[in-house]
Amino acid sequence: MSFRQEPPRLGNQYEDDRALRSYLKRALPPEVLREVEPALAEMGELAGGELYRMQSEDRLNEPRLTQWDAWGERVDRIEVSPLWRAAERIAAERGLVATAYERRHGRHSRTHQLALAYLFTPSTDIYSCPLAMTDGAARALLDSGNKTLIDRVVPHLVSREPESFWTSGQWMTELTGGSDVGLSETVARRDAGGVWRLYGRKWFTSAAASQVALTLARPEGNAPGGRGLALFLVETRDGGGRLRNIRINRLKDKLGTRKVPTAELTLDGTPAELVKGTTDGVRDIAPMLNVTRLWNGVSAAALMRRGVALARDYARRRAAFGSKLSEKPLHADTLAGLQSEAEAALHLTFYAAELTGREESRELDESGARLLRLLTPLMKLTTARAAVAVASETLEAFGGAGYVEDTGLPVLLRDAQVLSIWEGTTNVLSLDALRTALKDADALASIRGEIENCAHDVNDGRLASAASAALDAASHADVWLASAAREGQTGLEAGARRFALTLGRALSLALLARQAQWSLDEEGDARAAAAARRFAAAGVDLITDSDPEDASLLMEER
Ligand code: MFK
Repeated sequence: MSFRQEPPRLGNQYEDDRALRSYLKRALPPEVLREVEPALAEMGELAGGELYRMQSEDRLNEPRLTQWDAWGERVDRIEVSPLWRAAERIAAERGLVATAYERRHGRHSRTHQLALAYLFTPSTDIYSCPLAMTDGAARALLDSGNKTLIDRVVPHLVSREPESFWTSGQWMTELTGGSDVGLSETVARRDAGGVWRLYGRKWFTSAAASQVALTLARPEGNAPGGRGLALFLVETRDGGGRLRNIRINRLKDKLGTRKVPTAELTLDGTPAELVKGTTDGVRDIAPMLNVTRLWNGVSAAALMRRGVALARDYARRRAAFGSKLSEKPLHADTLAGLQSEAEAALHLTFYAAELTGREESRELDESGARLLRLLTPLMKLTTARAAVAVASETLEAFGGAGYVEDTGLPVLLRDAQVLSIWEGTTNVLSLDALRTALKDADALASIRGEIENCAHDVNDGRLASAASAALDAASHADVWLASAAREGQTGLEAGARRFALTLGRALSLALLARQAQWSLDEEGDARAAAAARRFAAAGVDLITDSDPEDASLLMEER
């Protein structure tokens, strides 16, 4: 009984993150990095220290819904966990949303903000969900040009004062479906006073404790489908703190994201304000979707990084079969695979963040904007799938301990699993990317051009195989698209996921290789190059000649 196993430990999550620091050194002008680095180091310290400790103490807490008070009054009050309350305050004070809108560093502010989010996310049990939606709501409202709402609501969403900071929900999903939003059944009707009132059921509303929400509803008499929906803003509570004709039917019992108070709601005459026009709500909420998908990528990269940090530390503490796990060739090989996936995801996500920052600063031309439109779903789906695989492997790297709840490890896998589901499943986003690529050949050519630019920047022989793997995969994606388009819709749709993942992984690899070349030249560091080779060896080109007929055959049960 003398053996005692030391748990894994975390240090300063900014200081320890070689890949993030190297990326920021390349991507940010030196004077910007100098200014933002103290805040990143502080967030890294919190994430590996105080917040990580609080997260572990908060492990068993979950949000609670109280529907009735002691005297029979319907109250529908949600209480979130202590960690979440602390996360809200820290997020406001440290400008987790505000930084992107204050734009102290112009287009680089998006990178700064999302670097903070990347550090904050793994220690706050998906508090990134309300923050992503708040950021997305600020973006959608600003893009709407609705001055009244911009003046009244946006200052709260981007506030650094915890007392005036508001979060926003994003209520889209209904019983009819989370993907095919055009089927929404919620109706909008004007009352005698001219106020829009919403009637319907929202089936899956994340972070239902928010002060406002953006939601879709069909003004009475409008056509079916997405075009007939309109975008509305709801202020959830009145001055007395009572919900405005909203009933919280129950909280969802989910596999993961259990700190997120996801709820089913009934809207029964809920007052709402039209954000833009009385139609085209899907198009009007799209800016929000693109921001939340960006946060999804950041969260995926961040959870992967957390898994690797824990597994690597543990490998140095845990001995088996006569030596530390870190000295075992097979264990080191396994962790190297995880590191390369995490590093590639970081570069793909922050590339999308850079373009978003340029777009918001009006420094992105038309062709860049079209590239970003295609990049966003590719980035979201590629990083989300990688996060699930990395989280699963992380648990295995701990053996049985990874399967035991009070180590705090299983939650990594449960929380990663949502990333490929919400904000557009892998298949829905693959089809979105396919449609965009077919409609806009220039967007696809721009992605290809970026892969070529990165490959062109690579001149070290140690990166040659990685650069050519990225180029070959991108060419194969082009060739496949042209030939599948000739053959018809069934083959195109059946191959959309392999196409999208190939393009996403090819671009990830190219960006990683460019960073690796820079790191070799400027830092004398060969680790990013090792990650690029490793990522290339794991397989980038996923396109196969699968016959859609086989898929139909295999659908037959008897
Ligand atoms: C950790 C951080 C994560 C954040 C936490 C978030 C928690 C929130 C939980 C949720 O709410 S999850 C629910 C999220 N739901 C989705 O993401 C919906 C997934 N489904 C899709 O994305 C479908 O593709 C879509 C609903 C958009 C399809 O609907 P439609 O009605 O068939 O729309 P259509 O015709 O494709 O597009 C309508 C218009 O919007 C078109 O413009 P035009 O009117 O000018 O032709 C499109 O080009 C435009 N559009 C659609 N998606 C766009 C876009 N524009 C820009 N960017 C996009 N992504």
